[in-house]
Amino acid sequence: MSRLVVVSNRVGPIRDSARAGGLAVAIVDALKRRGGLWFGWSGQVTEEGTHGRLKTEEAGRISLATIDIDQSDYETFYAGYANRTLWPVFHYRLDLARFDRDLLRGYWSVNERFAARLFPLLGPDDTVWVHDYHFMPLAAKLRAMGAKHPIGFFLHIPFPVPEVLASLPRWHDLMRAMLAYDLIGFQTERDRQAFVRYFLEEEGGSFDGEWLEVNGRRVRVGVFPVGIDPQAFRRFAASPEAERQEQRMRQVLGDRLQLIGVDRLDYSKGIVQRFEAFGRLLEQYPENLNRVTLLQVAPPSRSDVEAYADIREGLERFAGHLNGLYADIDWTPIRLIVRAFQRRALAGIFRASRVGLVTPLRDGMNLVAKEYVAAQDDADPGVLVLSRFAGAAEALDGALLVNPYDTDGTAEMLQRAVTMPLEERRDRWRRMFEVIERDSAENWWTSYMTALRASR
Ligand code: ADQ
Repeated sequence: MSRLVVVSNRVGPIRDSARAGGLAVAIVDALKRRGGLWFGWSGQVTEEGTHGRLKTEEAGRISLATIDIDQSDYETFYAGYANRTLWPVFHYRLDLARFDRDLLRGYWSVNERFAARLFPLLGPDDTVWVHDYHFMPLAAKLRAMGAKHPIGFFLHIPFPVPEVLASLPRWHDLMRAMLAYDLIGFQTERDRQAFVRYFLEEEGGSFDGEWLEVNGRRVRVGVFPVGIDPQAFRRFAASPEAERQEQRMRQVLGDRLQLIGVDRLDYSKGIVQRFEAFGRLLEQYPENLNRVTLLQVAPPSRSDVEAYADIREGLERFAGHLNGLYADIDWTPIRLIVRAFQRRALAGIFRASRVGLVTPLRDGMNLVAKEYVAAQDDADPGVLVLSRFAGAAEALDGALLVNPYDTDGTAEMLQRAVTMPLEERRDRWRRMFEVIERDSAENWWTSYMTALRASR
């Protein structure tokens, strides 16, 4: 079997499964079984002009190879084009995007440098799997150096329709570079359609449902919904650490119901809109006063990108306002915790919560939705309230779907969730758990690798 080479912005962690997200675990699993190399950024930023030293490390059958980037690359590539331009545009937030040409130049030149570092490490039989928006032009750069390997790409975030994509200066260059891949994978059918539409409308291409053909070049375009390891997450939820968290919460809650939100502090996650809907629930359905409480866990991320700096303040202000309006001696409507938890603790928090609130304004998939469902006690499961704009909504038909921009509509759904009878909760949970088992992390990478092998 050929060696697998995974390229992603962040490499690892490979050991601490208690800390790693579901995705890192899935990638490690794929690498372990096939043996492989994981290549990417070390996470280190060095002084201007000193970038690019290759560091390697062996861990069983997995080799890690990382390079540092310097301050200017960090600003133009990582905190620049990747997270100030592509992230907001792909999440339909043109108002937050920056379109400076120096960011664009930084993005392409870092891709070139990563390709130049990776190319000599490739053996003749390697298969390369590139992840996410940081590295869209990587295959084109590798091909220009002579790489003949099968190279696949997977996008973890949404792909925008051409009308929105067109806001990117030199968008044609970025899209044409994508044709250097053999397989391009998306989370949902909606993303695949948006991607293909660009080539049909702008490049005179054709698409037969699987193969995209543009100027004689054929690329396979597929849908591979990212998943979790549901059995492992169920075990986490039954672990002593999870039970300890659950008991701590039950002590505070008494017989009140808890609604739970867990997200990176990111404007795409719709946390402010969620707080507003919760406020509307208390206002419109006052029987919930002193009956329900919202716990929001949101560790900071990308805090050096301006658009992220004010989110926390906005949330604190809103929670303070709502708590000021309604709190009682023994009841606080909203509790906000801005730190990360171990995965076992998180599973316990999910299990103790009657409603899982996953209400992003846009999201590629959203693994929290799946983790919440997996963690539930099947005899007395909670309800998932899910944004229609999360990729997860395409398959999870047991969730209560909401439009997070519609505060009243979301509040109505929250009311339905907190009053849902046990029978209906069980029925919806079973339907969702089946989907989560079918679309597992393992199924994600095995089906992707099978398709990649067949597409060159
Ligand atoms: P993210 O935007 O990071 O991922 P998500 O899919 O929800 O979003 O994954 C977040 C992960 O971080 C989950 O495993 C969650 O449990 C964990 N996490 C969040 N807050 C935490 C906390 N306070 N403590 C501990 N763990 C926490 C991107 C895309 C998504 C896509 C994934 C995978 O934006 O749409 O689903 O990649 O493809």
